[in-house]
Amino acid sequence: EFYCTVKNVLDQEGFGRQKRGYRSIDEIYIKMTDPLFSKQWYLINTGQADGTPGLDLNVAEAWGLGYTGRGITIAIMDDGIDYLHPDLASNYNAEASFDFSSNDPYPYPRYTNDWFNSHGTRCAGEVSAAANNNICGVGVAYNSKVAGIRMLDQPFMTDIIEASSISHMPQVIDIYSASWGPTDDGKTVDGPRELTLQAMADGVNKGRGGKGSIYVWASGDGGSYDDCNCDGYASSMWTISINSAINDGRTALYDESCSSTLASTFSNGRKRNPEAGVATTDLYGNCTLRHSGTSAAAPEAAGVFALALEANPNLTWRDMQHLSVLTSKRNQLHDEVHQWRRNGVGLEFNHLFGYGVLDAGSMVKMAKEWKTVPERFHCVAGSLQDVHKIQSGGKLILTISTDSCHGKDNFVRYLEHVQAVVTVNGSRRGDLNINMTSPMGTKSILLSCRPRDDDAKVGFDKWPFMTTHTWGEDPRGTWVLEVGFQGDEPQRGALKEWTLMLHGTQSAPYIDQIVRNYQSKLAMSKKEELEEELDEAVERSLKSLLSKN
Ligand SMILES: *[C@@H]1O[C@H](CO)[C@@H](O)[C@H](O)[C@H]1NC(C)=O
Ligand SMILES: *[C@@H]1O[C@H](CO)[C@@H](O)[C@H](O)[C@H]1NC(C)=O
Ligand SMILES: *[C@@H]1O[C@H](CO)[C@@H](O)[C@H](O)[C@H]1NC(C)=O
Ligand SMILES: *[C@@H]1O[C@H](CO)[C@@H](O)[C@H](O)[C@H]1NC(C)=O
Ligand SMILES: [Ca+2]
Ligand SMILES: [Ca+2]
Repeated sequence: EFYCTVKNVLDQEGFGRQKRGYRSIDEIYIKMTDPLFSKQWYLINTGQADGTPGLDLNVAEAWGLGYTGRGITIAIMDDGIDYLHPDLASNYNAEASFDFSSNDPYPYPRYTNDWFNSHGTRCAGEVSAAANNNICGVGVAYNSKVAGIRMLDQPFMTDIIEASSISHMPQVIDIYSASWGPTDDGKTVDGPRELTLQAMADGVNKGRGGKGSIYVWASGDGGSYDDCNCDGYASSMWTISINSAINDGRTALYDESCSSTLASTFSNGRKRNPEAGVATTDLYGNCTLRHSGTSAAAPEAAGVFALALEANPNLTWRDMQHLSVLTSKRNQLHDEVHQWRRNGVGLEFNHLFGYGVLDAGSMVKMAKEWKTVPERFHCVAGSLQDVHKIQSGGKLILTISTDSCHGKDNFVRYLEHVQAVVTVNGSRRGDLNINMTSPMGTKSILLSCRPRDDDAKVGFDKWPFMTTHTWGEDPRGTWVLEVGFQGDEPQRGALKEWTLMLHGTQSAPYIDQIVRNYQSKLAMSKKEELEEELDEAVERSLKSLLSKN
């Protein structure tokens, strides 16, 4: 048989993409008739299922202010959506939906008797399940529209399917939620290919009338054996990568840690209590109490961002990241492995949870008053291209001193993302670990050991490790990279490149917010005077100035 095929399709090489999380709660101040509402501890945690009261997305405050996602469309890029589901049908945006797995406009999940394709439907309910209709529970943004983009249910993923999905109707879809990525087997290093990278770049630059598509990404379910900085989707600057906490504030056992994660939401508990899972819609008009994984966490974030966009439709893709950094809360999250630390401008972060758990109430309040952050610049701070040997027992320490392009058009003074593009090989890739310390003294763990990764050939080839932990810092000074092997066997390897890329603004973000704060606090009115004080103010922590808590 011969098919007439267009060249683009012939060029598509098949590769593996796995959806995550497929493993096989009383009303207080908000009145809802939905039977599962009281089980949705992630919305309002009163201590259901042995959880910690108050550890939730604080949606009640946002809803109380009138934000419910009206006018916002969120696309679930997954295995389809049961759009006939009575809790989803009224919020389904059919025009913005598409099925890229079978190339038609109807992203209905393919039937299997084990309900394998229930993932998208469960994610959709977390965002947009209707409220007060006596069915299942309530979405985080229960008046938002949800679009289905079916793209996970074909034998192989292709670059064209991914690219088409994330660039589908970017003027109609505001937020794209993805709970999938390279295999979480603890030995894969993979990311978006050429077309998908281009589609993401176009999305953030041109989507939503130039304000940028919001891409929300699950950080991955590989557990302590994996590192989400080896997942090029989660570690992209253009995605907001979301990890999960369980209902008592601990990490979930499947959580991966990495320096690119921005914030967290909630997923199922470690306990066997069936009500500690995520309650949402399920296939064929059913409901479930058991949605799980960081898969369940990403759509919650998409829902919170929909509330923020309703509060201020002018928010850009970067504003959304700044708002996440500034308003996420440590709350009662605790990570047994990594301490909470403060970066050089006082922002508190954790290697697994990022800047903490999203707080919908704080986010919509800040969104409402928000002024778009200043223009973004990119500076190559330095690049080392000589071969340096690395051996077990010792570590390689390299430095780059930079003025961050000071005096040039692309000077970066206030950091957003930082990337370390690294080429390194080793006799066992999984034993490699890499840390980077900023001039203000913030250490980011760029790569942790991955005990299952025994690659001895490929290593990392110009891999862009990303950190969000130096957000707001002044990048000028000396950056230190430390590379070493951990593990039982002696290893050796070589680092061939470290290029340091700084991304951020020249002028201070939040200046208007800080001015307002000073105006009220100190009854001062001249912006010029305030600008002189600003550096100091930034050091004293933008976060406290911005009335966190
Ligand atoms: C829920 O699923 C079961 C199969 O497990 C099915 O028999 C039942 O009809 C479904 N409920 C609804 C409301 O469709
Ligand atoms: C959004 O931007 C427009 C045009 O710049 C402005 O008139 C409007 O007040 C802004 N809305 C918010 C909520 O900031
Ligand atoms: C790593 O690269 C160096 C320099 O190119 C090479 O000499 C060495 O054999 C490589 N090591 C491994 C384990 O591949
Ligand atoms: C990187 O930091 C981690 C955590 O502090 C530490 O365990 C590890 O030894 C460090 N690795 C290197 C190469 O400095
Ligand atoms: Ca409902
Ligand atoms: Ca992973």
